[in-house]
Amino acid sequence: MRHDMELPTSEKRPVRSSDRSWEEIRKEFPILQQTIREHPLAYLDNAASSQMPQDVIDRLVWYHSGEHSNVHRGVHTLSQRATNAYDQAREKVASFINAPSSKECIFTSGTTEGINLVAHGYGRPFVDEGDTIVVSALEHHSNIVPWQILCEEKGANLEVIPMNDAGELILDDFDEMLDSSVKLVCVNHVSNALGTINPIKEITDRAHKKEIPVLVDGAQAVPHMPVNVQALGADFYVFSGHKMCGPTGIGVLWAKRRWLEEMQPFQGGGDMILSVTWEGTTYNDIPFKFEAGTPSIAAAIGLGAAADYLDHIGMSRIAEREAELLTRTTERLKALGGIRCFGTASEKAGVVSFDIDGVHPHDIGTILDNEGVAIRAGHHCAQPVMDRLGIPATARASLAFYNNEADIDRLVAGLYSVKEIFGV
Ligand code: 7TS
Repeated sequence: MRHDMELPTSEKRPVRSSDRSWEEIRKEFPILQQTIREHPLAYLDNAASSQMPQDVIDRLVWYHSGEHSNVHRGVHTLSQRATNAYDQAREKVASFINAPSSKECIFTSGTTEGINLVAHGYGRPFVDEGDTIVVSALEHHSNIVPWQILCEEKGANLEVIPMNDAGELILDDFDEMLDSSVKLVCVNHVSNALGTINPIKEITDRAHKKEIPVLVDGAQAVPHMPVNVQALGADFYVFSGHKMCGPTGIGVLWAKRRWLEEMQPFQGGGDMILSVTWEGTTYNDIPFKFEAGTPSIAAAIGLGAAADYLDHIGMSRIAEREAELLTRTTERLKALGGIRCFGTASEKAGVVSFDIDGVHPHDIGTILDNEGVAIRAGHHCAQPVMDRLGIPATARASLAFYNNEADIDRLVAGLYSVKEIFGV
């Protein structure tokens, strides 16, 4: 491969139609073309991690074979290439979520690090003893534990917006909850355990009336629907690359400039400083103030390519396709009988959480894997959701646009085997 030539990335590929068929799109994912235990792979664990299309893989290979160097510090050609590609990736993710400025997009290692960054950077200066952080009953542990740690350190309180049996947040008492002690509301856009799509605009409107900022965990939303952080009215919005067809080890924290400027750095080190003397340190401007040390350059560039890829297909088209697949999955599971589905919110993304009376969800997962069907079984890092529903775990099939009707048929056939084996 020659590296003194132009990039062979998506920009340079022959123009593909953005309305190419879903079967054509599926073929762009090499990992989906394999067999597992002699069955074609039906990958239905997209909420844990999605798969990468060839475009993103090619972009990573190209970076590693033609551009790799450190960013923001070298005058030589490779460093400039790496820096340009890294900076462009930031522009791409900013435009993907309609951020007003790419400077407000901080590269993190993922959603978890983004939330921890806010818990430190915002929590240290703005949260005091007796203050309150509000979270929702639907949160992933990543949006619970950092707040528990902060509250313990500060002597602050954690309050929880409750949910109903369908997995919808109950907002009846939300205004009363938002008293003057509340310093932040933290809520996911889409629940990973149940698929509920939360009414973020309503939550931000009501919190902003009391001048309370809102952090939105968008890990399960950004890969599945158009996200416009400005229209949602979020103050902080976090997501992960590996759930949106990008690599692991990369994610984004978007926050309003005002907060980023007032927040304290999360980590100290190279790149986040303007000058360092024994008397003290002057921090760099945003976004660099929050990106200490050598970042995950390749992964960030891969994430930029993933944003391009999804954007080219169109997030509205993706959302429509996944809604079709969700309806089909839900109907087929109901028709099978003996399956109890959890999460029946009126607004739902492509997550189907269920159990079968008398069968442990892990056994469901193992039997399905024997048939080449990948799902997740467990508490999905959302133990409070499981506690609320009075169950220890669920089996969960989570969809992506590259799934097809055959994947759903295979899931249903696998569940039929489970029922036969257990005689239920
Ligand atoms: N928030 C939500 C809503 C999530 O679904 C996840 C991961 C995270 C935060 C953490 O993301 P990370 O990239 O920092 O790990 N959810 C899942 C899941 O549902 N199954 O495996 C990981």
